[in-house]
Amino acid sequence: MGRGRSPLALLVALWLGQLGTWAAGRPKVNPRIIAAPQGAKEYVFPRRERFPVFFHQENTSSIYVGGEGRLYYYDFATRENYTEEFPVRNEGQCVSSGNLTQRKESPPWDGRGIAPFTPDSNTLVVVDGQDIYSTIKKSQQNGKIPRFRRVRGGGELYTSDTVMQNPQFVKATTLRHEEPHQDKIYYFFREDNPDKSPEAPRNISRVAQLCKEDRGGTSSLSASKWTTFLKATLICVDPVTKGNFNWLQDVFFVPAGDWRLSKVYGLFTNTWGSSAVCVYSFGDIDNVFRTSRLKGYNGPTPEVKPGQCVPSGQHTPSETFKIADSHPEVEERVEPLSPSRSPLFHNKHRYQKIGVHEVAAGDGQRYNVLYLATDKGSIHKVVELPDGVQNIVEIQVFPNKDPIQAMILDHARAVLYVGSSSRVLELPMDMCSAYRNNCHSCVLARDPYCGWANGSCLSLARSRDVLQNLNFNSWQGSCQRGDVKEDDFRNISVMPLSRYYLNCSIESHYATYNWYHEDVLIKSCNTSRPQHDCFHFIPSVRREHYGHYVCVSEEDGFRQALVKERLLDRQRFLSQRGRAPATLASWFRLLLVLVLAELFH
Ligand SMILES: *[C@@H]1O[C@H](CO)[C@@H](O)[C@H](O)[C@H]1NC(C)=O
Ligand SMILES: *[C@@H]1O[C@H](CO)[C@@H](O)[C@H](O)[C@H]1NC(C)=O
Ligand SMILES: *[C@@H]1O[C@H](CO)[C@@H](O)[C@H](O)[C@H]1NC(C)=O
Ligand SMILES: *[C@@H]1O[C@H](CO)[C@@H](O)[C@H](O)[C@H]1NC(C)=O
Ligand SMILES: *[C@@H]1O[C@H](CO)[C@@H](O)[C@H](O)[C@H]1NC(C)=O
Ligand SMILES: *[C@@H]1O[C@H](CO)[C@@H](O)[C@H](O)[C@H]1NC(C)=O
Ligand SMILES: *[C@@H]1O[C@H](CO)[C@@H](O)[C@H](O)[C@H]1NC(C)=O
Ligand SMILES: CC(=O)N[C@H]1CO[C@H](CO)[C@@H](O)[C@@H]1O
Repeated sequence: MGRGRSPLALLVALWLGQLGTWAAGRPKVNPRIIAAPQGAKEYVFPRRERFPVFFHQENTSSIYVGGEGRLYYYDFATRENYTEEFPVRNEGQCVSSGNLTQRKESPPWDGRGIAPFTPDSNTLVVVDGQDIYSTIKKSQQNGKIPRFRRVRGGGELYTSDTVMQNPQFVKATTLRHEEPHQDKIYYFFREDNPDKSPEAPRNISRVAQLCKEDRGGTSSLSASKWTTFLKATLICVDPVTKGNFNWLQDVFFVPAGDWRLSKVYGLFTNTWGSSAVCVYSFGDIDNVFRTSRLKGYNGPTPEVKPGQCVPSGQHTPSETFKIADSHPEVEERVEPLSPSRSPLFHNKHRYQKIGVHEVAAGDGQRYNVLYLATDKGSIHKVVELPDGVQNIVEIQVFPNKDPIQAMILDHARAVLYVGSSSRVLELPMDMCSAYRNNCHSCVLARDPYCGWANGSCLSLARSRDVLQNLNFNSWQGSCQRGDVKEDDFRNISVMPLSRYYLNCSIESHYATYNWYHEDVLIKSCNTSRPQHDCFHFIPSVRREHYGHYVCVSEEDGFRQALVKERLLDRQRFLSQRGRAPATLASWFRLLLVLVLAELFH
């Protein structure tokens, strides 16, 4: 029972029929962490795989999982499945995923440079039509220095061993420009910081560029080296704390019609295990490579500038190559998108992977939704809203916090594939059943995939005619009376002039709790004091105190309606029902109460 409540208050409570209400216990705070929701489908591998690799073709419902000497296929729509055995043959002979999708083996072909000899996290393979780029060693005896290579199409090329220091590759992409000879390859990596001063971070995050039509150098020494390599530092610094997120963990590319507007979402971590997301545009990256001076180079600029793509069929002049090869870094650094030039957000989670999906909401606007895999087997769904970024839900994908090995987005079908070493889950992006099925919670969640209509929290894929409120950083005024089911509210009848507590129990000390009366904020609790409930005390209930009360919690932008009470005037409530005898009986009880109160005195 409430602390400090006198026996008299207890009796009054009993008399008012409220004991049941208090004793029934408050609704549990719906953890914003949800288990894999309705609509999730699972495929468990016949055996655990230590180094699984996942392949999914956009707009299909199937997944290929490469295991040790095996390949698994599973179709989530039909449950069709098979396992293909691949006994280990001669080293370097392998089959491509292209043939495997036909469920046929091709005659063995040379897979050197495409598949690693041993499981290796530092591998990156990019297939762009006929061209294949790879960071994989061509032979097991090859030196230790990792290189970025072109292994198919247009002649083999590799990066000079001096242009990167101990690189760890993150991701690569090709980007079409207006003219084909300007087409570029960009890859993102970390490397040892050449600045060895104690305050400098030991690792530094970079973006490198290459021209797709690079033909290599002209001298015997440079013949198979890229001649258009340049690298730049990626900056991701919180302007408030000056905290530097220097470790690039993952990137996700968001293409646009104009390549300049295509974006890179970079996921960074720092030494303290916090993460930040910084967004860059390829227009800015291109600008840095085109206009910046080279670090440490003070000589004259050659006619063909370092990093410049030459017209098709031509070679980069050797003079240009020599300068670029000995000064591969540009001075200017790549900063996040304007106007803020700062992280989109940062927080204390250690994220492993990032994916971004653009979704059209009910207001016709398009919103970017970020999926961030944590190191605890869960995924955070974060939405970019006009007033900032909101972490709307955490999905615990795997039991036992199994590490997430892969996260693949299928934009056409709006589903996620999440892989561990024992299973793959297919999750719909519109997990509207994750929210409490009431208007306030559905709208407060600010999930652009979901809205309120016809008494449930529905996916916009089912109907666009739903209630949403994404632009408005307040819950008020969104749910109209018609949207709010009266049954959601606990009816409590209270006598005029009696006292009443509205109580919202605080379960998370990182959350803010607000009480609203008829959509007007009446009480705000953002407490750091432990075990302190958010309660609003009405010493003497008057006419204006009756009506609807909602307690809304907000944590990391995740909001929900926790307690919903409707205070009714007990006298009117009874007289409306024409229960005169009850009124008479209540007078008897009041008398009893007064007598007892006198006794306790
Ligand atoms: C509020 O509710 C919580 C949980 O039910 C309870 O522990 C607490 O004592 C209540 N506070 C008041 C003032 O009634
Ligand atoms: C694989 O397919 C068989 C039928 O061919 C089916 O009985 C089985 O349930 C499927 N396995 C899974 C995990 O769905
Ligand atoms: C980061 O720095 C540490 C310490 O110098 C080094 O061992 C590690 O290889 C570096 N990692 C990368 C990705 O450069
Ligand atoms: C996905 O496939 C369906 C039918 O298979 C097709 O109608 C639809 O256009 C495809 N969507 C995309 C984005 O490719
Ligand atoms: C709500 O119900 C009405 C009547 O049953 C129906 O016409 C309408 O399409 C429904 N709306 C949604 C969003 O499902
Ligand atoms: C509360 O009262 C309203 C109107 O009298 C009614 O529609 C609603 O169902 C009641 N709520 C509950 C939970 O009984
Ligand atoms: C807590 O509430 C006060 C007053 O309402 C407000 O100024 C402050 O920003 C709030 N703090 C947080 C962390 O929400
Ligand atoms: C690389 C390779 O061998 N690809 C083959 C995969 O299978 C298809 C159809 O069987 C062939 O057309 C490809 O050449």
